[in-house]
Amino acid sequence: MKLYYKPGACSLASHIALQEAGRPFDIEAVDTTAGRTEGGADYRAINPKGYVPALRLEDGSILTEGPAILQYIADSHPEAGLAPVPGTLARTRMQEQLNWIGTELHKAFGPLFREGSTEAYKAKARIDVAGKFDLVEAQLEDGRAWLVADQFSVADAYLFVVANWANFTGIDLAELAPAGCLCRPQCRAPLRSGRDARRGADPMTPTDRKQVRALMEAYFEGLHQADSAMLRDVFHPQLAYVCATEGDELYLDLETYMTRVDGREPPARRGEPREEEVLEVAFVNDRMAQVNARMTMMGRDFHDLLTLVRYGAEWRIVTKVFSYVPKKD
Ligand SMILES: N[C@@H](CCC(=O)N[C@@H](CS)C(=O)NCC(=O)O)C(=O)O
Repeated sequence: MKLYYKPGACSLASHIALQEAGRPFDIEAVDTTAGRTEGGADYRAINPKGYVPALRLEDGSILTEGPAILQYIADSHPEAGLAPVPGTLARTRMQEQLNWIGTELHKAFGPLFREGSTEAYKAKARIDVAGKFDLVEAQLEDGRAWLVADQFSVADAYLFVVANWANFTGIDLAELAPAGCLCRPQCRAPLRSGRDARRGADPMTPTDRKQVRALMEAYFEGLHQADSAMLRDVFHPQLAYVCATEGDELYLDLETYMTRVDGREPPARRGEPREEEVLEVAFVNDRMAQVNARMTMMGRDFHDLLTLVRYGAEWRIVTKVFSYVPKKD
């Protein structure tokens, strides 16, 4: 499959879906103004509509319209779990989201991108877009991370891309920032480096991603159980542990930190629920990743910045820098 795309445009959602699907694909940038692909082809001959995305399928035919492409990618990679099963209400709910994002939210940005739009027209568009995001925020108000059926779907990828446009059109979406898709490395990967994205390069294999997810699970569970044996498998022996809370700054090595863990009454035994959230996983290259997470335990709300390094086939946390505030009720 080959995706025709323009950096930062709505085609990024299809790119994310292809990354999520986890199978090889090609991409080619398009200059929609000049009507040429990166390789010099006449883009109108490929997609007479002139816009991105367009997806060349294995049989050579071209599929257009973002929501259709997203669903095609999801349905042709069912193992990736990118959409509820066709025929279910959850699937229709996802289509409801895709349709609304495409026809209402996406298109409301039009005047903000269009050359020659007057300032008055743009100001009106900002109000219009902000009003539509109010509706999105209302849907996420109960703390849900995903738009549909409590799991990531291609609708989240589309929302993520459109929400990202707020960053460069002067619309403040601070409230919406934690929307689930932002923490998925697959969503970040195409954004992170335009050049890498253009080449379709992703330094992380699905195995790396799986391992980092498992490592984070062991990290949270090890802390919840105050299980130093489990945590020793998570941390590198040369761990640098830094508490950055003002007035309580602390620098420990692994042994001292583990002794402290052993001396704790496990939060699990105290009946505390496990409460955590991975806010972002940024894969820097094929050996380094950074995890931004929050967690609540022992009466405190913690914010962790973890640096992960891959040694051979195994990932380990090598630095843990965190701060805390008393738990908010
Ligand atoms: N109905 C189309 C709209 C696609 C669309 O608006 N694409 C924009 C980029 S976000 C585009 O290629 N515009 C042409 C241009 O930027 O020159 C779809 O949903 O795929």
